Amino acid sequence: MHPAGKKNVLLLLNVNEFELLIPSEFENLGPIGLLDPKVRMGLADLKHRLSRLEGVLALKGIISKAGDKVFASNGKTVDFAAALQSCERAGGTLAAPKNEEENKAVLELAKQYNQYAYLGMRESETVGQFKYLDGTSVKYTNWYPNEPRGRGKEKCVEMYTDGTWNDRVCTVHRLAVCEF
Ligand code: MAN
Ligand code: CA
Repeated sequence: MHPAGKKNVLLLLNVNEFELLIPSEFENLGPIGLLDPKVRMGLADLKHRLSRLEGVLALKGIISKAGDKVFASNGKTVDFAAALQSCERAGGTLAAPKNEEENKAVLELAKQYNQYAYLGMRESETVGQFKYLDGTSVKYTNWYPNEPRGRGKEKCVEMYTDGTWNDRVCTVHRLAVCEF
């Protein structure tokens, strides 16, 4: 094999293995992390620098976090289809809070931009039944009193700036809050 070609193949393998290591916690690190103290140090440094950056972004109200989820918005209000598109273009999807902690994290962004926000769920064919965008059934909810009451005419869901939810037509312009 040509020496240059061999070098390139090795470099590619290392990059792929390195990328696989980044999301892991230290105890889950694969053989490279265990064998090479320099790689371990590099990962510890990266982890420290990433958490520092996330702290700055959270302080500025640009992101909010809940568990492993990160929420962010471009601050723009658009219809549901455009909101979903902009989240997907950024490598995420529309925020779908699945517990109170996540709901609070989405609320932070709604309050930051002082706008009602679209959530990543829609009414199914069965009136009053809501599904996440992957088709699974919504479990955790935080409806405003007497909502949902759109009777199949309001197939999207907005979050008010107090964190409660309302079913709403999908054509109104609402904040696109994404989860990553
Ligand atoms: C009111 C309520 C809501 C409904 C909107 C639509 O706020 O009836 O349930 O979604 O109006 O404008
Ligand atoms: Ca409604």
